[in-house]
Amino acid sequence: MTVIRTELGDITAKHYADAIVNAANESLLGGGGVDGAIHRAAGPELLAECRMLNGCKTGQAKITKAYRLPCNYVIYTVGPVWHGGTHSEAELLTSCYRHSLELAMEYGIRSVAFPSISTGVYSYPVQQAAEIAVQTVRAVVEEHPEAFDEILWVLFDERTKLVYAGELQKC
Ligand code: AR6
Repeated sequence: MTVIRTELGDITAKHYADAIVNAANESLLGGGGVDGAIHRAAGPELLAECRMLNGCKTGQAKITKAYRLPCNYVIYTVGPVWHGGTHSEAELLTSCYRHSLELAMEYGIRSVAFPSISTGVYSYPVQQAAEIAVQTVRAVVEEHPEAFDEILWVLFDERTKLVYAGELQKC
C-alpha cells in the first residue's frame, strides 16, 4: 500500500521523504522559488554536482545526492512554462511526474516529496496541474504497487494545498 497525501510546508525544512523533487529549470544551475530554497538549504556541493549533469530537458528528470538537506536524494524535473495549454503543457507535466518516479524506482527510493511543479514562476494553473499530478502519481502507483511507501506533495500555501487535497479526495 502506498500512502498518497498532502502537507502544508517548506519542502526543505524537515525530513519528508527519501527524495525531494525540485521544480528546476533546464540549466539545473539554480533559480528562484523552491529551486532557490533547495540550493540554499543543501549548500554549494549541490550546485557542484548539478554542474556535471549537463542540464535537463523539460519533462525529464535527473538526480543528485542531497548534501545538507534532510533527505537522501534530490530529483530534478523541469516543468513546462504555461503558454495557455496549447503547447503540450499537460503531456510535459505528466512526463515530469512519471520520469521523477521512474528515477526514484531505479534508485530504490521508497518515499518521494513533490512541490507543486510549474505552478509558481512557470504559471501553470493550480487546478489543472493538481489534476495531472494526482492522476499521474495514481497511475504509476497502480502500475508499481510494491514500489513506494509514500508519495506526498509538500505545498507552500494554503490555497494550493486545498486544491491538491481536493483532487486526492476524488476517486
Ligand atoms: N517548499 C515547497 N514549495 C515551495 C517552496 C518551498 N520551500 N518554495 C516555493 N514553493 P516555483 P515552477 C512553491 O516557482 O513554477 C525557479 O526559478 C511555490 O509556491 O518554485 O516550476 C526554477 O529555477 C509554488 O507553489 O516552480 C525555474 O526557473 C511551487 O513551489 C522556475 O522557477 C512551484 O513554484 C520553475 O517554476
